[in-house]
Amino acid sequence: MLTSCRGETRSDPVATIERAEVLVSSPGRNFVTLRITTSDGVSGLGDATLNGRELAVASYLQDHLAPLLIGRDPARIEDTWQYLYRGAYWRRGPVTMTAIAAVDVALWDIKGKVAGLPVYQLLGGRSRDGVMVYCHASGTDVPSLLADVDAYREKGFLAIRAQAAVPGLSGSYGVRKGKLYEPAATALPDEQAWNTEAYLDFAPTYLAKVREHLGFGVHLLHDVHHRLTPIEAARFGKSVEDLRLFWMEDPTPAENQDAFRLIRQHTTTPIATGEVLSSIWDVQQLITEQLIDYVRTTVVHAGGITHLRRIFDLAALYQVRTGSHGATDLSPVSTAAAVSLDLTVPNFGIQEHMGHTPETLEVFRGSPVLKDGMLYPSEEPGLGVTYDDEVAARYPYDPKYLPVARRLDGSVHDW
Ligand code: KDG
Ligand code: MG
Repeated sequence: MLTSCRGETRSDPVATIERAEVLVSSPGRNFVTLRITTSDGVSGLGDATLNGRELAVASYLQDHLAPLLIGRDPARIEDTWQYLYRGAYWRRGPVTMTAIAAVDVALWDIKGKVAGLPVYQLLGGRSRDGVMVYCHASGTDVPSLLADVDAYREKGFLAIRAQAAVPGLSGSYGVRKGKLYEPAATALPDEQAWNTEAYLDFAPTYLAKVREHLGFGVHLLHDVHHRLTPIEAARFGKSVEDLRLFWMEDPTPAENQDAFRLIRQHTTTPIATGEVLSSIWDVQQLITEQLIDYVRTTVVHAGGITHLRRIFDLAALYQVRTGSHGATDLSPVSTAAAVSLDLTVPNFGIQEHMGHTPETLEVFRGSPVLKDGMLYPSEEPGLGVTYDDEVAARYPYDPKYLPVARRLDGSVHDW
């Protein structure tokens, strides 16, 4: 029996949360996964991966949230969200919001299994048949980039992000070395050189070649990865206007939301931001003042389905569309949760999809299905993804850091 603060009694929930396990493994790359199991034996999964800071979230979950979950009613998703967010006293931040997201997504997974419905049905059902995704084409030079663009085109993608290595700079972000792009590749941060002028001279020229090669029938995207000041971003956006980019992503760091106003005043190139932001407050001004066109907050780093839906709903009021982050460091559990929400919201824009290694897909089975440039959800109850403990045991945690960027004079820049 539960007793409220006014002394009233409420009836016991049918099932309670019995176990909350934090699973850390590295099948192809590091993932932190939360598995919540109820007294009825129903389990749900939540992704808790924060690239390069994985164990901080694992500890937050293990040491601070798991003890609070035991005995709670798994059906009370919103109440649990509020309890964990407001109850912490300390607000926002990627570690907190990723940990809360994992709990939230695991509870939606459980709710779907209990109801016998896929999570997207619980969110209101389909607004569209499938979810358009964009893939990542890259190259160490323009010919290899164009060849990569062709390969993705042949696979049926409707939207392609293009990145080429800036001549003379080591390790440009966004350029793949192996089969999948993986920036967190070293045991200590790799330090990479950055030169804004070289980038600003080069990027518009190769994007023009990609557009000429592709024509206008395929969406073309580009990630600036927080590298420019607002006035540099304005210049960049203006210089590529004729190429009709779907978006320029993260043109400048977004801690100062007001900074986007200056970019907006100068260019009609659409702007996307939000992959490193973790709450509705971090994007509030960007949305309500229409300083961006696409909000890229994700289910895993922005408080789960419950909070991301709140962000998307706010965005819908201002004609800002969604474009969630979906790099390899978001596990297949996040892909499934993202697709559930993308499928239902009225203001969906696009979903990033880099895919996962075969090792990752050996551990996480049942991801959404990719066909002709669109993702389709599983029709299994819940999110439809399972975690294989035995296979995961073959892939222990492998500490890896994201790189750090330095300007040519040696000072640290935004990576
Ligand atoms: O963990 C960081 C990566 O997810 C990020 O660098 C990839 O910018 C990225 C993107 O747009 O996918
Ligand atoms: Mg990005």
